[in-house]
Amino acid sequence: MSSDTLGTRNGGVDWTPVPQTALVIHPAKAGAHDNASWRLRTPQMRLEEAVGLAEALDLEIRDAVVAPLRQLTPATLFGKGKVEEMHAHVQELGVNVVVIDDALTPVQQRNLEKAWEAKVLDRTGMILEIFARRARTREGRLQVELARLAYERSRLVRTWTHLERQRGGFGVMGGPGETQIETDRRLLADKIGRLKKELEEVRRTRTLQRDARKRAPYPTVALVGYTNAGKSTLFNRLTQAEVLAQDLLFATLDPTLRTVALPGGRPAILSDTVGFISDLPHELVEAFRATLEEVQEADVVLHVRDVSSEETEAQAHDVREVLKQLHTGEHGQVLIEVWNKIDLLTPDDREAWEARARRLESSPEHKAVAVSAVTGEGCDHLLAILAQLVDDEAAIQADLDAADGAALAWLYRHGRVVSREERPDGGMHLEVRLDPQALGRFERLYPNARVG
Ligand SMILES: Nc1nc2c(ncn2[C@@H]2O[C@H](COP(=O)(O)OP(=O)(O)OP(=O)(O)O)[C@@H](O)[C@H]2O)c(=O)[nH]1
Ligand SMILES: [Mg+2]
Repeated sequence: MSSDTLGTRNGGVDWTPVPQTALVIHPAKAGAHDNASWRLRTPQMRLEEAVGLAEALDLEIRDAVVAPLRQLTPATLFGKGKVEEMHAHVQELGVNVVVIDDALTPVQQRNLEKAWEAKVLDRTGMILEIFARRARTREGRLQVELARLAYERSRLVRTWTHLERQRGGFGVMGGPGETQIETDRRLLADKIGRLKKELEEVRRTRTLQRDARKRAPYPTVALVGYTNAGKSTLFNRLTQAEVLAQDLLFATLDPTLRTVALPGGRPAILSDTVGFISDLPHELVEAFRATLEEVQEADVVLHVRDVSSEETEAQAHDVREVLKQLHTGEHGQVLIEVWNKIDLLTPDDREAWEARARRLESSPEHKAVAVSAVTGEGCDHLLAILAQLVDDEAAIQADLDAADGAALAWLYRHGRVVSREERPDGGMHLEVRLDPQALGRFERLYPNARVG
């Protein structure tokens, strides 16, 4: 069946599920990537991740193969022999989609589709499509739409048109009916401009909300981590919420916030965020930068890791790279690694991870806790650590002179300003929560401020 016959458009949406069968190919480039993220993963691991992404699109995988690439062929990525071999395989399997776990140029994509008589989807297209289906909030949708348009502008060719109708996503490549309009460069630019404005508006509202929350005397804790690490499961466990947690790549897209009661009764605000993945398309990194501000603003960042995965080191490496870009851990922000899924480990491995976590416990820099979000093991301990971090903070009253703008800015950066009042003389009375080290630093830096 050709995909042109899919998604009937005669007056309504055709909801009959159409089986999309796929062959997944990971092109293994010899020596082309020698950064740590690539060194830590075998081509087989990469292939498995690509299969996971394809499954997240409900594709029925008929076969998945690693195709070694010794030499790049600009027109088709693979050499002539490989293209022919794969064509035979596509016919033999009878699949209508071929997933290439790499970024393809528009020309490569078109040529391969012709050669294989099948739809070809590259890694960027696949991730964009998943994000498109998952986005729920207005901001999330706008962000994905913007990323999609940026991707489309970079190729101005429409090849993937049928997923949207059956699945309810808006489709990476839009609908066939819009082809003419949307491929027009000028209209695309206009649309991007409009979307950006709309997005700015939505973000302004969110920033206001965040500022309001900042004034609330609640510390904030952000969950970050590789996709499928168990962030949402942990979020649900800690807050007794029911956020969608699934064995699915990118189950969560929009940040979710909820309060969690720490031992001792103090509340904190916990946020669940979009997962990371290696080689995230740059259009998406750009689009989601603002969402990740939740992480930048958090008092504590929990880096959730699936330590039962053989890729755990590679994944941790990728996540740390993004955290570095977000300047996580600076300005007194606490970073804790949560070693999740210990229930899946062999007793020996489990003991090793737990022992490592105990050794790191007292380290102010590299704290780690071993947990299972599913069985709940270790979760009380995690909560106790969070409570302790929060309890260490002292509530202080500070009186600043009108000229003390620097001290005011410092307090906003390093503490949590709970309330702020202007005095008749133009000075400022503040109630701030600060940890003891920060308080000491403040008193040294600004001896003129009156602190009580
Ligand atoms: N055995 C076991 N499975 C877990 C644990 N934590 C999470 N899982 C499973 O791992 C899968 C992914 O969990 P999620 O909580 O959706 O992962 P996530 O990090 O939120 O993933 P994204 O939202 O896709 O980034 C689900 O099938 C969970 O049931 C755990 O501690 N033990
Ligand atoms: Mg999630």
